[in-house]
Amino acid sequence: MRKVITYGTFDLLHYGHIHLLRRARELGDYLIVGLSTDEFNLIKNKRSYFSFQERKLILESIKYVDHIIEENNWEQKIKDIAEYNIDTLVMGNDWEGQFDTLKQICEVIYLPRTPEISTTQIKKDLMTNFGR
Ligand code: C2G
Repeated sequence: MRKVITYGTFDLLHYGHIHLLRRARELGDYLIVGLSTDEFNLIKNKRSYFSFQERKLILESIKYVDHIIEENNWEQKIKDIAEYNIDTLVMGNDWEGQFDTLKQICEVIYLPRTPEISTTQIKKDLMTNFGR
């Protein structure tokens, strides 16, 4: 069984995230998502609209996702890859090169982002079109 892992905040889940999760799952037989906790989001300087539990509930309903673990820090990937016997780490190519050191222990693949959408863009559009 080929096991794939990816990490992220996955806030305001949109089709860019879904494209990423689908392609990641298609690279193996089992996809684990390391979901950034609210506390780790603060370290990433990201404020998510939905809490960790809400983001987890949404991700659990996605057919491409087989298991979700907490992402609490930058350093846990090595341990996760060993603990879950991961074959491939997948990230969007906004992370191109950032995790190349992990190529020593697993395949690392950066997939093209879905260019026109982002959670930040959604928030901006909502403010523009619906903000008071
Ligand atoms: N993504 C994408 N296309 C978009 C938006 C996001 O392919 N239009 C991908 C990102 O490249 C990332 C994943 O979806 O691989 C999750 O995106 P974020 O929630 O923004 O993840 P990020 O905050 O970059 O967290 O340790 C890694 C970090 O936790 C990654």
